[in-house]
Amino acid sequence: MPRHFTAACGQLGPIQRAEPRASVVRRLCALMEQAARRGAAFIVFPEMALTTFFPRWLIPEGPELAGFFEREMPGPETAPIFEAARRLRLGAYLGYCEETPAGMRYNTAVLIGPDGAIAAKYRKVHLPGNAVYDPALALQHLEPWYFTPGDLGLPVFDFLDGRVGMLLCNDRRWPESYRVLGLQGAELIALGFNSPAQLPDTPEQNAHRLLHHLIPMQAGAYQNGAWVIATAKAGLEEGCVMMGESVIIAPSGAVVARSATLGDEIVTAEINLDATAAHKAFFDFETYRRPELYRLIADRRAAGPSHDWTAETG
Ligand code: CDT
Repeated sequence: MPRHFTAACGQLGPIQRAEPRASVVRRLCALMEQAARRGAAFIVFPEMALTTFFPRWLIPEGPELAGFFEREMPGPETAPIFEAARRLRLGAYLGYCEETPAGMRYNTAVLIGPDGAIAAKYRKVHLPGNAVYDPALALQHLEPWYFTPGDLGLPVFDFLDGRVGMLLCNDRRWPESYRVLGLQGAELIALGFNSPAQLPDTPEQNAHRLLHHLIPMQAGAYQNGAWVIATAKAGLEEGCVMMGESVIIAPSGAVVARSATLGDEIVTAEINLDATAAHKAFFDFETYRRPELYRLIADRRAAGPSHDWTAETG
């Protein structure tokens, strides 16, 4: 695999609560076919690409809730995605909800190689929203209720002849996410997201939803000299409009490709992993970074009276 290739966002329109997994998998495979016809070697799908964004409801334990989680990957219903990857020689990032044999539930993404095998796994570390159902909220966002924070850290993997990191949705809003990946040499950061276009419970945010989506990703790309490929689940999903705006961002921070719809859509751009070197060299991290001055970032969560994390981490 050359370090210069076509990459694609495989944006999904809405997935309604009742849509069967087989139907969603057919949509994903159709997007893979389209991406391959456009010469893509890598496709990035959204967060929770197999299901509706169910944390908008409090769903009791039972068959419906269990049905949103994958207990094997690939499983019988998701195998066509892996077969398509192998047949089309197309690497993929796939977000889904994972339940382990021990019953732990994670918001997860995997990298699938062009050989159709899982090459890497990431479990979301920043889980936004409310940990318990709050009847005062117009829009529930119950990720901390359903998921355990990821236990795999923020790793970077050798993939597609490059250094690739993964994030999931809210992770993209935190500069630390990109820096931790950048300090491991990340050249490409793949991420999927489910972001409402409007937040009824924090209306002061609403005028800047697009800005707040793009600014951290463009800054993260520029400040770490890495490509960012970010793919949306978009459109009117169960009464909630999810923002589209899937984008491919160059290591300069420039948006080089952007989705035009709120439906299933392929967005492509030419990725040159070697282009990251000049941007990383411009910052010359080794010479100019002052990690001894940045200890607070690792030791303290927030301004003001704060828990001393060093006491726990040694
Ligand atoms: N999926 C996800 O992480 N979405 C969040 C919405 C948070 S609103 C409580 C996001 O950052 O877009």
